[in-house]
Amino acid sequence: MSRTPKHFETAVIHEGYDAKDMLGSLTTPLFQTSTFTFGSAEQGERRFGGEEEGYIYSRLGNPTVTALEERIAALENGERGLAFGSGMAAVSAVLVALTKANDHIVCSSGLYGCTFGLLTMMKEKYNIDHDFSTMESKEALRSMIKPETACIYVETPINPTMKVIDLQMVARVAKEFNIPVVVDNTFSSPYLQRPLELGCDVVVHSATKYIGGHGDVIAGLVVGKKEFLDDVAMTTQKDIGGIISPFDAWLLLRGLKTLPIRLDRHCDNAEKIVEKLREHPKVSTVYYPGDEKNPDHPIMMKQMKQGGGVISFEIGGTKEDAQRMLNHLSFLKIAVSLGDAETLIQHPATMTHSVVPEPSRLKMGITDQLIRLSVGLEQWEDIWFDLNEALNSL
Ligand code: LCS
Repeated sequence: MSRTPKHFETAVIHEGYDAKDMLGSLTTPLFQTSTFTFGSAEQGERRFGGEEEGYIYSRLGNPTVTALEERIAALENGERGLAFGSGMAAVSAVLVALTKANDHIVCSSGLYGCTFGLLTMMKEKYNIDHDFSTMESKEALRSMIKPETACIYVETPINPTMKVIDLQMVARVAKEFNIPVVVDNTFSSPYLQRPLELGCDVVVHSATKYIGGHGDVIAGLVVGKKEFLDDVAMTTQKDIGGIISPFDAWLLLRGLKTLPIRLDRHCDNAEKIVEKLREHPKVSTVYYPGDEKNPDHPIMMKQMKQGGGVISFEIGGTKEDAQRMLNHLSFLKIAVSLGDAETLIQHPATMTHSVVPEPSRLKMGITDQLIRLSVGLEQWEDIWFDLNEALNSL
């Protein structure tokens, strides 16, 4: 399908699929098949030899998955997209493709717990070392780059501290050293932030979150330059094999159609909840990039459409107080993950980031008093009523 420029709200519904190609079916058909038959032995030979276009086997490509890959490429404004069976499959496929033994990675000074776990494993097994950088200035970032640095890996906003990294600045420094910048865009989705347009090279997603949006899929996506993504497709995607199922791709295509309207509501709700949290006597600090009082607000305004749907906050007290507060909630759900219709609340120190050793965790700003809230699509007053009751119980 041609990449005619479309508004984002139109592209989420139409890109990557043309009903004319599929007997007029309005929605993308679900090709729930593991393999594709060849008309002849010679055709099989031509397909494997790359002389003839066409599907072979669903680990190497599937029409439902292709539609999703083309749609996400268009939404992130990249040349090619690839879909994976989880966000971690996407992150690991990219990092393994970009590095070899004895290389080095510079990361943002906060990462999702399992990404931290992956980097620790790469260090132990392949001596691929990593260093964290606050990336608060060009000098701070430059000082971390070594001759063996293979890439810069950034989460922004960072899970769960909601710190924001200036992507244009990072991309400029990376160009000086001719190394790629990989951005985990999970917390923003391409509706709020498009790192490739800011000069970064590769975007990864846990599509489990806002892209799916309904808490029913685990999936990952990667977008970037065709040359690099062709390489990932033929190596870490094909041979390590962390591919998405056609049904999950189909669910993501459905979820994507409402991404803009869902995110508008997530963000508006989050802004209301932030105002209330800031006034609550039991809340000591609120971390939300869309908050004008947040020191990262100017960077957020430069690169994001709105502040997103996730808020972190600290309560006065201990780990047990944080747990008591969660246990007091009535309809808000204690659960990891984020970006669902339901408001989800979790305790990063003992849940999503429990794999991070305490000293590193504290350096990342994840204290025992920190609580992460993924603000859902419910009426915000109801969300606040439940939160307020739980905070008042402390
Ligand atoms: N990147 C980020 C920023 C994430 O938050 C997650 C999952 C992943 C990658 C991995 O994606 P997955 O394989 O789970 O699709 N974050 C989670 C979280 O904060 N709570 O539960 C999972």
